[in-house]
Amino acid sequence: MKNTLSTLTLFATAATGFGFTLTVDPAAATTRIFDNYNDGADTSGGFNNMSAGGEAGGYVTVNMPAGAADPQWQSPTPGTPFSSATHPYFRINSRGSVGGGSQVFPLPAAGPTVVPYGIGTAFSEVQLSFSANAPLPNGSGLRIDPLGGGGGAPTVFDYDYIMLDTVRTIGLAEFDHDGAMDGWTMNAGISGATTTAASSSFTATTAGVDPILQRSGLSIDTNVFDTIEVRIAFDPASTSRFEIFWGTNTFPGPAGGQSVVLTNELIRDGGLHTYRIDMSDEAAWDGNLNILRLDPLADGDAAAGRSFEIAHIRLLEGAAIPEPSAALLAALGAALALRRHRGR
Ligand SMILES: [Ca+2]
Ligand SMILES: [Ca+2]
Ligand SMILES: [Ca+2]
Repeated sequence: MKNTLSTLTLFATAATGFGFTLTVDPAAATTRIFDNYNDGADTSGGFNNMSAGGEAGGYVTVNMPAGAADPQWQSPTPGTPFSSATHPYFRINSRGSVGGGSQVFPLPAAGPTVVPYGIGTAFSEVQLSFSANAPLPNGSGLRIDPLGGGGGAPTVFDYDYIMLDTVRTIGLAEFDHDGAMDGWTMNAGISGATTTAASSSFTATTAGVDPILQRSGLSIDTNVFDTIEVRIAFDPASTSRFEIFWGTNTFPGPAGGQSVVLTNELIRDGGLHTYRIDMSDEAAWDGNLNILRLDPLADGDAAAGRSFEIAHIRLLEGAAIPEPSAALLAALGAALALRRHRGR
């Protein structure tokens, strides 16, 4: 089944010569945004010994009083039904004024399907799954018990997003609330950085020859998460390369020669496009990933001040992504060929 996909992707990456394959604007693997709490309308409900705290800035707040017994809330109430058969995985980005042990249940709640996770005091995404529970649950929403046994002091919990995934996914950046950096840092080569819930994206302008956006301190098994996906828009005036560096415990980085370079493959129409990069054939995509670095544009082009926008940066379990149909691949291949001809 790999052969069909390679026909498309080898063409797209012929200029790069690296051990990876690129697919531009593939079918999304994260097909349900359960709630991003970005519209300012607070639909939290189903409270037990908790209360609504409002929704603003791209997240919803719920309150828990001191000594609350079995505190819980529901989101949304009611919601569109979901099936764990088609969406076995989900991610929650949340924080509490106090950290502790949280629990998630599909609604209607049933004991055996509880999924535990640890909530911290800074926004952090956890990757969860109902798939360990048989039979796979369906539901119309989630019940969340933010602090299983309650707490001694009044506590506030914030929820940035809940996304349902078709394959195992890590949201290294979703940029889904006002000011969110999701653990990424940048150098002076990037200016005017803004993240808003309204766009669920990071926008900025390059200001030097070597703009850098990076996230370190990771520990992610590259054998499982073998695919990088970046949804990004480039200034139509831009001309230079978009480069992705990485480092692992066995292949430390960032290091020269250990990067994905995309130049002619970029669609520079100012709109967001998804670049999905399968790293599974890359020898240095090995061990545990500990850093990912994005250099959006470079050299004099970057110094001229180019705008760019990033909607998300994710890692996917590429082996689990369904292969597109041959007909779709042919259409995509034709579109890429046309685009490349126009670019000459
Ligand atoms: Ca809302
Ligand atoms: Ca949000
Ligand atoms: Ca986003």
